Amino acid sequence: MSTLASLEERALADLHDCTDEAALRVWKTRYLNDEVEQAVKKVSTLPPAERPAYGKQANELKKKLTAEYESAIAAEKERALARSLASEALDVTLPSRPARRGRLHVSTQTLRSIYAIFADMGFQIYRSSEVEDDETNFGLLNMPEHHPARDMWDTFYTTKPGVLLRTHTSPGQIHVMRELCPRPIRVILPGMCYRYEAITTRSEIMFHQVEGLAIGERVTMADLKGALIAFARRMFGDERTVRIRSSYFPFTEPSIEVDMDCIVCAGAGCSLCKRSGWLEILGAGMVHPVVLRNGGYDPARYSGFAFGMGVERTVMMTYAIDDIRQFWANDLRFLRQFGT
Ligand code: FA5
Repeated sequence: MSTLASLEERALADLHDCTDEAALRVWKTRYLNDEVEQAVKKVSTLPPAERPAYGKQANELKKKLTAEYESAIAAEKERALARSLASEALDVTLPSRPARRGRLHVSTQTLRSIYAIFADMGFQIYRSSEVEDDETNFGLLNMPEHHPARDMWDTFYTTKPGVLLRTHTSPGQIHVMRELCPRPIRVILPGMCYRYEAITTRSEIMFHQVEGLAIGERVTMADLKGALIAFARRMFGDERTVRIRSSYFPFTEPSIEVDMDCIVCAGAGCSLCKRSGWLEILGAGMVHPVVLRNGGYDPARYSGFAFGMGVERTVMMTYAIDDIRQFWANDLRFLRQFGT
């Protein structure tokens, strides 16, 4: 018993002398974890008659010293906080470093303008996958295997047979028709396309297209023309005129290519339009009967138009950008020029 009393006296005196947290932790290891533990264990070595009284006192000592330690460490933490507040006072008037704000990529901004214009004409957005199968990218669009028109699209094939990266947004036509048939359709299908092409100032291996598709019982070429002229005027200015040339796509018949008078020279001829006075904006046409049938629509009853435009080329025309490689080069000097 007297050992316990002297242990208590020593422990409390030492605790009192601790001046910081490190010293308190050393105290804890020495007394609570070691000496007090030993003292508690000693009960088993005593004669049975002495055990209850000794055990009770040892446990009380342990409890008391633990409580003393906890209050000493809490008090020390309070003191440390007060010291740091006094010595490291925050200067809240110091100006912060300016946060660097990101912005939307110019292609995304343009895509959003295109969505808004077609939304006003009643077109909904339909998303379809960038990884396609050969059948939907080509076969169902009226290009069976070995059809020479497939050469118009240089293709990234994957190691899985029949799986490729879509070369255009047109396979989305099949998905949307099969999903909505026999209802009328008025959608745009935006997204990234991939082509295994040499990269030049006008051609990239990845670029956005926006496809348009309208299907109904009396959809005509006049509807296509009206939609495209309305689009060109909202996108590029009220005074724009549009020229239609005949063309060829396996999935449209007749097929056309659409030019717009040059936004820089208004037709007079300049370097942007290569002195022709016209800029090509998209390919289009009336949906081929085979494609309508592959989508589930009876070509004797339904007709439709489709178009596909390249977004980056549209941006290039809008801002007279002369090199498409700027779009994915991550050069902030280029990207910062667009939008706020
Ligand atoms: C097509 O891809 C057709 N699917 C378009 C279409 C849709 C026609 C519906 C009829 C009906 P084309 O290969 O011409 O067509 O590409 C369309 C547009 O994508 C081009 O006018 C151009 O703006 C853009 N484009 C094509 N290849 C590239 C490229 N390598 N880099 C950047 N833009 C490209």
